[in-house]
Amino acid sequence: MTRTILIGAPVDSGQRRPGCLMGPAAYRVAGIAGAIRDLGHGVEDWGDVALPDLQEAVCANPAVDQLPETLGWTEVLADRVDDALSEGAMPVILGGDHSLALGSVSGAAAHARRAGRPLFLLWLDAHSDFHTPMTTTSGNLHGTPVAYIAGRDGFDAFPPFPAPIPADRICLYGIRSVDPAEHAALLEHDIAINDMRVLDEHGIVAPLRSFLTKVREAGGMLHVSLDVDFLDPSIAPAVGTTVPGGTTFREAHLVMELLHESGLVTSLDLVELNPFLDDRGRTAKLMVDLVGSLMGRKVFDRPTRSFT
Ligand code: NNH
Ligand code: MN
Ligand code: MN
Ligand code: MN
Repeated sequence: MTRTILIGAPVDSGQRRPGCLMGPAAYRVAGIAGAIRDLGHGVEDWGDVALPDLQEAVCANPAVDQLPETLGWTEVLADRVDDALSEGAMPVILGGDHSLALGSVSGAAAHARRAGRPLFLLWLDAHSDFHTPMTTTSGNLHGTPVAYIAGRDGFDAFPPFPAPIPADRICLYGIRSVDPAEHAALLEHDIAINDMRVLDEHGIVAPLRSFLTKVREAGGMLHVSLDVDFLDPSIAPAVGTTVPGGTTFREAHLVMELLHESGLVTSLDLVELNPFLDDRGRTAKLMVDLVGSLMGRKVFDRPTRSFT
């Protein structure tokens, strides 16, 4: 049994299409607490975090949008995620756009540093989110968290990331949209880039297993950041940045089932759900079902062999 803590993060400042702020409410309506509880886990809902008073902030790149808001969310979410981990619980962050990971992963990293454990990051996304505030052309800060987490320069307006995660502990999974500046920067880093081309060729299982083996051997903590657009838009329409060629229903569940079997996940983000774009709640319900698989729901409960 895992003690989970739901943290609502109605973050909408990382991109310009309003709606992600309704995400936490949609997950609750879709029954996320009951889905986790029915699997025998503890669930506490800490409610939604509130945006603190905004501080003035400037960025040399004039394209950057809603920087003070994003800085506010970063600070409050880092604190809340660190608190949840310090209680020995698994925080589940109900987003909110992906800029919330600037804060959630900061909190996980601060906790991991105090605990003396290495933190690993699994980024399930159509996008690499490897821009810095200096390289983004859209100005949408939801495209930047992986760069912040990896310790790239260009985040002067932000608090220094606590213990940046070395590239070889970061795994991008499912990507199929990378901007030129991100592409150039990724070539300079040793990040595992499992784009859809790799997953088509090797299947969804092998690259994930080899990453999970690394996490296990290092005694690591594992933060999983699940962007709705990891899924194919035909099954998950409620996202502002759909990209064709995403993971299928079964592939996504299999990823979650392997994560459960590994027993390694210590914190989870659910991001980019825009309920305003949903079709009778189907994307919200699918995301809740995926969390169910991550928390141990099985079609048939056979004795599981160890994942290695
Ligand atoms: N790379 C693009 C940008 O920075 C798109 C990022 N959009 C996402 N990321 N949804 O997951 O604007
Ligand atoms: Mn605190
Ligand atoms: Mn993303
Ligand atoms: Mn994305």
